Formats: sequence, C-alpha cells, structure tokens
Amino acid sequence: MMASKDVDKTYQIVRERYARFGVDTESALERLGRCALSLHVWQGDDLAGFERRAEMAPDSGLLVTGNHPGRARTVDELRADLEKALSLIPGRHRVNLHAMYGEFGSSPVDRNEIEPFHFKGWVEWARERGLKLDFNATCFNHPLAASGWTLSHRDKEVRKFWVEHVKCSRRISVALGRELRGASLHNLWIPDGSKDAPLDRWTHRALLKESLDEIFETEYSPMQMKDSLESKLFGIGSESYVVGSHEFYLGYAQAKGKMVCLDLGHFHPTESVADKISAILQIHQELLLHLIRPVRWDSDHVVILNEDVLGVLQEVVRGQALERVHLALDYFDASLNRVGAWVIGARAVLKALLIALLEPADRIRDAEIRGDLFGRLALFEEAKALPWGSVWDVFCLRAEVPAGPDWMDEIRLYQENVLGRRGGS
Ligand code: RNT
Ligand code: ZN
Repeated sequence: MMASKDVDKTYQIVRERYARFGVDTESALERLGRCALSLHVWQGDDLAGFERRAEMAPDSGLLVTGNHPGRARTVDELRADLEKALSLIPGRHRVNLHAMYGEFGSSPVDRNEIEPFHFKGWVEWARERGLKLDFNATCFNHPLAASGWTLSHRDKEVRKFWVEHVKCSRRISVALGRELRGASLHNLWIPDGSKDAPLDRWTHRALLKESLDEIFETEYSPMQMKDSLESKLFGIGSESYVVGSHEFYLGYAQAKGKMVCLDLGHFHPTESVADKISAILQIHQELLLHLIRPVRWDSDHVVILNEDVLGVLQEVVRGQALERVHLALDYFDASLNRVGAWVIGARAVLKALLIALLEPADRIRDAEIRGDLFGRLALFEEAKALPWGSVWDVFCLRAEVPAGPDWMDEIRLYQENVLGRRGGS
C-alpha cells in the first residue's frame, strides 16, 4: 500500500518544483477533478448486448478478439463490473450505453420498438450512483444490417427501419438526460460502405443525408440531449468506400448545428487527430472524442498513455476547450481482464489530461511569441521530466482510489472471486 504520508511529503516538494515553472498543481488537480469520461459498457461484454434474437447477429465489421474468462452475460453482471471499474478510477464519470443494452424482458423487442422504459433499470442504477448516461443507436449486429447498409440502404423499407431505430434512440437519450438532469450525448455511427470500389459513391450519400434530415426533424433541448455523428475511414467489409466519411459528417454537422465525433482509429495512420481540434472548434461549438488505440489499423486496443492520446488532450487543454470537448472511451479487447481494461484506459486518459494540465504552457507560449525557438524546444523537453506521477498519486488518494499500482490487486481479487467463476459464453 502506498502510504498517504509519503505521498504528501513528496507532493510538497513536487508542488514547489512545478511552481518554479509557473504551474499551480492545485488548480490542475481541481480542474482534473471536474473532467468526466464516458465509460463504454461494451468493453464488459464484447459488444454482445442483451437482445434475444433467434437468428445469430451477423458480423458488423467490429471485431472483438480474445476469450478471457469473465465476460458479463447479464445486466447485473455488467453493472457489477462497471461498479468495480469505477471504484478504481478517480473522479466522477459517465456511462455510455448502446441501444442493444436495454432490459427487454422475455419477448423480443426489435430495434424500431425500443422505448425509454427499457432503460429504466439503467437510470435507477445511474441515479443511485450519481452517474450520467450517454447513448448510441445500434445500427449493426442485426439481420437488417447484414448487407452492410443501414441508413443509406437502397431499399426504402430497410432505411425506414433504421431511421425509426435512430429516432427511438434519440428519444431514449432525451429521457436519460431529463431523468438524470444533464445532457445525454447521442452518438450515431453506421457501418454503411462497400468492400470493393463502387461505381456510384453519390447515391448512398444522398440517401444518408435524406435519412439524417428525417431523423433530425425532431429537435430536443440541448439541456437534455446532444447529437454527434461519427465518421470512419474504412472498416472490415467497407475498405473501399464508407458513406459516412469525415467530410460528409463535418459538413452535415456544421449545417445542422450538430457535433462530430472523432475516433482515434478512424483516420489515416499518419494523420494527426490532435491537429484537427483547433480547426473544427473554430466553427463547431462542441466535439466528441472516441479514445481508442489503433495498432496498425482501427483495432480498438485498450487506450494507454501514449503520444497520440497526450497530443490530443494537450490540444484541448492548450485551447482551453475542456468544456467543449466530450471524452469517451471506445475500445474492446477480450484478451485480458475486461474490468482491468476499463481501468487501464480510463486512468491513462486521466493521466494524459493531468500532464496536459500541468504543462508550463505560459512559459512555452512566451518563448514562442518572442520567437525564441531554442527556448520553446528546450522547455518542451524539460517539461517531459517534470514529476507529474506524484501529482497523480495525490489525485487518486484524494479521490479515495488506490494510487500507484495498488489497484491491480483489486482486479486480481475480482478475477478470482467473480469473473473467473462465471461460466462460458
Ligand atoms: C465503430 C465506431 C463506433 C463503435 C461503437 C460500438 O467503428 O468506433 O463508435 O465502436 O459504437
Ligand atoms: Zn468510435
């Protein structure tokens, strides 16, 4: 166990060290404490959901690999796992649901029939724990998505089904926001696209626009729900053409006053997502980020503290845009302890945020404005050696969660006593 006396002692020295760079560690801690991450339920059950469908859900290009024992199979198991994860993540956070995670009872409920009451259990659970809920329409893992087309399907009936589904999902999102007193984010991602090069890239985009126009006919109060649209570059089965591309949604969202969602895995590997933030937020009011770690492709690995994540969060902090940027996790890895994966990712994002908040930005900016390029580069390098780890320990202890690696023991115990005792599938 890390003794809090030792942490405090080190912190006093570290605080001084930061002060010499003009950085106030206390205000960084205070700001970090107000950052809420949206924790994605789908890491707990490998994107299976709770629908009872006789037919097997066809694959949707979202590939979960691994078979670590302990997948949550019921809503109670999933909530217990989330509670365990949240108990090891400092701060107060949000939970991100997908439409397929409703409590649908024994008779099948299709996606165009889902209602707020299917999510009553989640609302009660969230309310008791002081959590807010975000929402996503589930336009995959369904027989009517098997062709790879949903909102932009050439068949009017299929399009209608998905339009209805997204309308239901937005209604649920409003209900979540209203019940829990705070806007619920509704994010929309669709798999539509084709494996091989199509002749006609136009028709599907026109159809998608038409479907979205119909979906967004109903406006809701931003106090209760906000919409975001998530683009993608390619997927498994949509390598050559993706209908909802970045340009498509950027333009559409701008015209309609909606948000875009940038997923770290949805761009060319050499493209900098960090660089897009200051461009988009000149025009758009808000932005959603899906934090994942792409390894060679959009592989949805667990987020770690790496340059990509740090670069993105530094941009947000440097632009004083924390209030305008929503942070959500969106990876799924079934090859390791799933609860541990949540905690690793969430703690990594919070650490990156802390490093960004502790950056001696005023000093570096001064050098930049003066044209002191040597000074700027040297300060960037010096900042890398600042002892943010001690500030992190203080953040964890004040939030009453284990600092340092102590939390790993809790995950191991949970594996032994809970996850490891669950049966298969
Ligand atoms: C898919 C998108 C999308 C999904 C979730 C489950 O490529 O990233 O956000 O991961 O909706
Ligand atoms: Zn995503």
